Amino acid sequence: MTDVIETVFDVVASTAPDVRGGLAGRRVYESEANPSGERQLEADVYADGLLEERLLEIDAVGGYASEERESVIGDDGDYYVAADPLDGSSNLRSNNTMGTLFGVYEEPLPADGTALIASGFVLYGPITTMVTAREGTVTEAVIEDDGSRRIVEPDLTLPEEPTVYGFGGRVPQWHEAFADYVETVESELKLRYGGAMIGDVNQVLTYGGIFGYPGLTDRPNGKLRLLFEGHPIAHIVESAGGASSNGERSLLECTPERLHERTPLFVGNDEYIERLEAVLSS
Ligand code: AFP
Repeated sequence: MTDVIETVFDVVASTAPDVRGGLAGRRVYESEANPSGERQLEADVYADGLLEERLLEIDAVGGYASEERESVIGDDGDYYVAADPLDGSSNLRSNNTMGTLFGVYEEPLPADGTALIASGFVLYGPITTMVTAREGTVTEAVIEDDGSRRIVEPDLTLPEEPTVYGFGGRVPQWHEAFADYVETVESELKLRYGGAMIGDVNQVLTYGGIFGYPGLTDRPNGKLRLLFEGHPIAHIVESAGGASSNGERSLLECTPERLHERTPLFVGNDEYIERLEAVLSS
C-alpha cells in the first residue's frame, strides 16, 4: 500500500529545487493581492502553481488550498493539503531566509487541527533542508540538488535548555500583559527574529526557546493564518516535544471557520508557553 504521506513529503521535497531555482527572476510584485490583502510576489504565485499541480497529481490527494488563493481546489479524496507556498517571501528582495510550509489533513478544508495527520516545511537558507512530522516523530533532511531527501536527524526533539526568542508585530501595538511577559523573556533568552516564521521557528527547534506573533491592539488575531501557518507549525513543534498556543490553548485544538482566518500564534518550550498563557489569562 502506497504511503501517501511519504509521497506528499517526496513531492514537496522534489519541488524545492525548482522553487529555489525560480526565485532570482521573480522578485517583483504582481498587480494582485492575496486573499489576506497582502501583496503577492511573482515567486509566491510561481511556488503556489508548482505545488498545486504536483500535489494534486497524487491520487489520494483530493484537495489543495493555499494562502495565495481564495478557495480550495478539489473536494474529493482521502487527504487534503493546505500550504503556505513561500512563507517569508518579503525576505526575497533582501535575500533572506524563506520557506514552504504545509499540512496534510484527512478531512476537507478548512479542517480542525485534530484532522491534521502530517506536516512539514522546507527551509531555503544557506542550504535547503526539510523538517517533517508524522505519528509523533519529527525528521530533518537535507534536500539534494536532485530533490531527494538525505535524512540528517531521524528523531528531532526540542532542546530542554531554551536559548532564543522572537516575537512579531510592532511593540507599541503589543498588549500590556504581553509586553510585560516579553520583558521577562528578554532577560533570559537571546533575540532571533528574521521576518520568516519558518526560519525563526527552526532557530527554536535547533536551540530551544519561543517564537510568536501575538494579537495586537489594532489586530486582535495578529497576522498569521491558522490553517496555513498555525496548525502545521504547531504540529511540528508539539511532535518535537514542545507546545503551541493561541494565547489560551493549543493551536491544534482550534478550528478555523474561514479558510484564511488569522490567529495569535506561539510555539516553543512548554515552560515558556505555560508562562505566556498564565500571563495572558490573568
Ligand atoms: P510574508 O510571507 O509576507 O513575508 O510574511 C511572513 C510572515 O507571514 C511570517 O513568516 C513572519 O513571521 C511574519 O509574517 C513577519 O511579519 P512582520 O513583517 O510583521 O514582522
